[in-house]
Amino acid sequence: MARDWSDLFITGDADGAAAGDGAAGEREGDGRRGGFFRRLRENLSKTRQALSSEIQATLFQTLDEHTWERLEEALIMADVGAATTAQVVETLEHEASEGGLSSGEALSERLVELLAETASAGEGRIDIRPKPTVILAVGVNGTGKTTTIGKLAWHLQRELGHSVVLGAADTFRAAATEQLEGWARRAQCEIVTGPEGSDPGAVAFDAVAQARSRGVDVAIVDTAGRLHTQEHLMSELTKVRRVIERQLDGAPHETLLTIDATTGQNGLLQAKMFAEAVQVSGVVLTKLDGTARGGIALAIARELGLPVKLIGIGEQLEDLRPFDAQEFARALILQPQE
Ligand SMILES: Nc1nc2c(ncn2[C@@H]2O[C@H](COP(=O)(O)OP(=O)(O)OP(=O)(O)O)[C@@H](O)[C@H]2O)c(=O)[nH]1
Ligand SMILES: [Mg+2]
Repeated sequence: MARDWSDLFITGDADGAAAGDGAAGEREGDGRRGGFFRRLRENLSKTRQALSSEIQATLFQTLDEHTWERLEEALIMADVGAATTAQVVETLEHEASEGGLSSGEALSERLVELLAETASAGEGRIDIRPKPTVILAVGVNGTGKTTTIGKLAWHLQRELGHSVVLGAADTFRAAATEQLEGWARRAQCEIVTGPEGSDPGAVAFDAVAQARSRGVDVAIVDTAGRLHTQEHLMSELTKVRRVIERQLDGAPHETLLTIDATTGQNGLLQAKMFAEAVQVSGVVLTKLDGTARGGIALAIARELGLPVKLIGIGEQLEDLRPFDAQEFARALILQPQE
């Protein structure tokens, strides 16, 4: 699971490969990481406040049936999911009755651990070893595709030194292309566009072709989130995917689905629909700052069988973060020490 931007991408570089579980602990004291964690905790405050009173009550009262029920309710309210909640609370209850969890602190640490364990499914990182790597972004309109692409491009190009070309295949609205052009300027990367109403497949094709001919490392293709009808959108996305497959063997290497966390269970339904139409390889869960139900990040892997790779916790550049289940669960459950 990725802890940082350099851990998110599999690059084939020696230090990239070394950035596994062992290296992560050593970076704990790093000031930059500490800053990120504080920001994550601040931006998840809505969910944490909703959870904290119940959790604190559970942790510092005599543990009887009633307190476990309250903890269960609080986790379900935070959208952790019924199955995950039942499993986690049952394990905690069992371990507490065995005398393994004597203090409130031990109990909350164990809760974090159990929640984080349930949140992993498949490869949480993004492999950018293929040259070029093609990333396709899909999702319902307004979920944050274009913003996510912009931030990804910025990190790849400006921070990690991997060249990027963007493909503005959301040709449905002229404003969509302008928005992506703005991000290309900020990231100082290349962009391929087409006229409004033109074939999105052609734009995707040209973007991948440009990446190949100019030796660009990563091509990221934006798509529309809404067309005249849903069937129309799904068939268009299937077509864009096929065009990319034909242009480059093995591409798209990554298909990222953005889900707006504030839409809760509806977001999960959308996800199932997209996953059926295009082969989704990972989820970007956005707007976690705007909801008290941030537990959904921990339920999504179980519900969809897809890894959450990135989370959005605000509109700033630094508010798109590689997802780390352990770090996320800590930010959600543990009270600030200060
Ligand atoms: N608070 C908050 N806002 C976000 C986050 N991610 C994206 N947004 C905002 O959500 C809005 C929609 O984002 P877009 O990137 O345009 O969404 P899209 O999926 O490309 O939408 P369409 O192009 O219409 O399909 C923008 O105002 C973003 O700034 C987040 O993590 N937190
Ligand atoms: Mg968009």
